[in-house]
Amino acid sequence: MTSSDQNQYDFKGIEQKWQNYWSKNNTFETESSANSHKPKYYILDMFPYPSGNGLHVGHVEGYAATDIVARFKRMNGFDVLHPMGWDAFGLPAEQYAIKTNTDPRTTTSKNISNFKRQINSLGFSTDWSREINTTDPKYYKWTQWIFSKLYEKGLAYESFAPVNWCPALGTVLANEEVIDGKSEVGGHPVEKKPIRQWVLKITDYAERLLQDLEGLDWPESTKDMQRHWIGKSVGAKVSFTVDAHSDAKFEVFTTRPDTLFGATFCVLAPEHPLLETIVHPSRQQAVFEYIKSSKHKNDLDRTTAKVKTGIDTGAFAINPVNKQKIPIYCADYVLMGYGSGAIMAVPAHDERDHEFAKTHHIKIVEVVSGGQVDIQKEAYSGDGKLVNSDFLNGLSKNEAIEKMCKWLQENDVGQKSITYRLRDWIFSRQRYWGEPFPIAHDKDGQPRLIPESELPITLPALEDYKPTGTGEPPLSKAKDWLKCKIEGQEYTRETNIMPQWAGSCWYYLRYIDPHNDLQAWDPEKEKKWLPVDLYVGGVEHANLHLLYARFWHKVLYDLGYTHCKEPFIKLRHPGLVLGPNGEKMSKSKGNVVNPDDVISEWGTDSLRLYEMFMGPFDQMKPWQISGISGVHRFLKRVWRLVVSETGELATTLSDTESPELEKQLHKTIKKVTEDCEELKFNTAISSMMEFVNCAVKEAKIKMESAKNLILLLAPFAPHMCEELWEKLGHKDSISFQQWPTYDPALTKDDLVTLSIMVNGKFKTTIELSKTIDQASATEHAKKHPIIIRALEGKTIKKEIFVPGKIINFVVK
Ligand code: ANZ
Repeated sequence: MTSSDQNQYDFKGIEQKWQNYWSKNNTFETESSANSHKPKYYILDMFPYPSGNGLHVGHVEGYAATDIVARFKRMNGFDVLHPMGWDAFGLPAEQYAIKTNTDPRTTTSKNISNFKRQINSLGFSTDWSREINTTDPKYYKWTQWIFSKLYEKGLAYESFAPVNWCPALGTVLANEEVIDGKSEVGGHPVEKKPIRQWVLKITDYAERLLQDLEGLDWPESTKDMQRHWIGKSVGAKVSFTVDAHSDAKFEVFTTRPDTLFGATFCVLAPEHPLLETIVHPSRQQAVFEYIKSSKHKNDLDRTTAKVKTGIDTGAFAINPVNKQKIPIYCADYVLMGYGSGAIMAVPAHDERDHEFAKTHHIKIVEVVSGGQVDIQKEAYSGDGKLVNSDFLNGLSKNEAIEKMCKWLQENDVGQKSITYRLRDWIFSRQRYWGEPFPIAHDKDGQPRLIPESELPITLPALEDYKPTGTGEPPLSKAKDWLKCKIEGQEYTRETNIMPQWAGSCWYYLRYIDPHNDLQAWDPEKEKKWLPVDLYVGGVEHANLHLLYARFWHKVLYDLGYTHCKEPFIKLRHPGLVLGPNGEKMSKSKGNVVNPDDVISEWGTDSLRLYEMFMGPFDQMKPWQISGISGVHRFLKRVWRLVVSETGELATTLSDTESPELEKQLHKTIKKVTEDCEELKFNTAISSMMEFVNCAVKEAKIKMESAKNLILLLAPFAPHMCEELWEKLGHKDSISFQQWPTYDPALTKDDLVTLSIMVNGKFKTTIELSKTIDQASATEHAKKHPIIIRALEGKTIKKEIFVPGKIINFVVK
């Protein structure tokens, strides 16, 4: 290398040098940096599934963001925990292993090495001393231990009910893993099949999982997804007797007890156990045939079918409020798994019941007036005054609901009731690559826990670990492993394995004490580090990992193993990085961008900066490689501000600078500081760019200001900033230097008064910065209440901006 090369921005050499330095000095080991008097900040990424494809630029988006925050927080005096690990059990690894005829352990460890190499090449400030791997027996020992705790608490049980069976994957899936009747992984058809399963009683926690969302700093849309998935419905249970069967009764769940006088028939789901007893002998054959035909349909098809099928059972129910005899139908738009699997049907006010009543010529009786519709032609579900309803007449919907619930209670035929859409979590899989259960069965098939002292139950190596296709798990082939003795008795081990979600339900707890062989984590450490202060990862986990982990956490809280009710206080999702063609990146479309290629051409600092500059962190954005040259040029300009062509400190560095540049610096410090807190990295970067433009133009910058710029940029482009910091004569790493502060007085803009007009007509004035650009000025103007009103219902055709004077919206 020639000396002039050394004076250039040689990103390859610089990045290698500092990655070696950080690794050699364990710079980011939490303990070594920790002075316990510092406040803590726990920053967590959703740990990756180490696939064979390696990291792609989508991963980098989230990881770069957390790394910036981690570095920012360290410089702000926090004791930062920023670990990384591998969510390595699961279907893809197993499928790949089967395809290539290799042990999943081998492929997994190869993939992990590749991921780790890539992550390190990105200069992330990870504390590798805390690396964890869910497939390591030392880790899953504690996953099994937590399962034992769930079992002891009565939250894990065996079920023989029909479950989502996916023949192509050879395993059962949880409800959350079935999307529109297909498997979430691979999109294969899923059917109902009764297979013995382990199920976790997440429904016991439904109300708390719902309530505690309130205090979380999560995107509202994600909270809504969980709320919807938990699906709380407030209503009533009403008991109906069956005419001519004095002891036969069934319960319905309704959200509209006010409409009971309009219930003109009842419907039982085809799986309802009472059907067999009550069906009229003349209708038996037809009803059984109907039941058989509905077995082939999944819940989605049943509830979304345009034509609601069903059949008259020939039996009648007695409506408890008016003693009327109403027909009982069997129809598959009623699901067995919701409410009580039976409904009272009110065709006047429920669309599904209306459709059904029309097809089957059943009476339609209006009980809520107020809809501007012909009730015989369509249902009305809105509010109104009760009619045809005896003691409810004249009341509003809500008053009538209250009064009816009271009446039901007093007459002992029903009560207020709450139903949740959330189902218990099917927790076993008939595959190989997962955690064995700490469970064994005795000769009679009764399950029991394997004592804690025998954990971990390690996954045995198997020659043939392909799914058997019958639902019998592959571990049933591990003959020697199957047999075990507990307290002198013979037992057979459980052959199902846990789902991929098990390991990720608690990994954030293991990071705080990853090498502890005596307990899952030390309670003192838990008190220090939990909850996670910032959690970053994909929105696709809203109803899966993020719900499951909250559930386990609450159980652990109830058992006294954690001191906080929620694991993740603040959650953010990175926006999807699309391919250059604006489509989702996928191997089949050939539009996946590999960070390795970008790093070798432009350097890691440029890649990090570019990904954060592409657009708002949480929004979808396409990858446009042309944009990277811009940020690369910016880095070179910063380099030249400090290092001259000949390698000395640049002559731009001086004792003085213009008051304008000083003001600009203070504004930049303020902006970058606030933006880092809020993950608004794109605007933080543009404010630094603006500052550098000014500094270059002025050709003089105070040494102190240059130092501050490098400190601000360090979390974003850490390698180059370490190098420049060293060039400025500092011996220590920049990673723990004090974050710059600003003088608020110097951040104030000179203001001017702008007139806002709509179609040339004066509306109001606002005060804005003298130097504000058009986009920001019009954005401010549009938020003014007078302008909001003036623009309502209009389309803006043109925006005219005369700096310091006028904004005019031309509208139609
Ligand atoms: C009578 C009624 C009248 C209803 C009316 C609605 C409107 P959500 O809000 O989703 O909880 N239902 C109850 N159990 C069902 C099942 N197993 N399968 C299909 N439908 C079922 O829906 C609750 C409403 O869905 C209940 O209130 C019931 O119909 C129906 F004007 O009862 B309703």
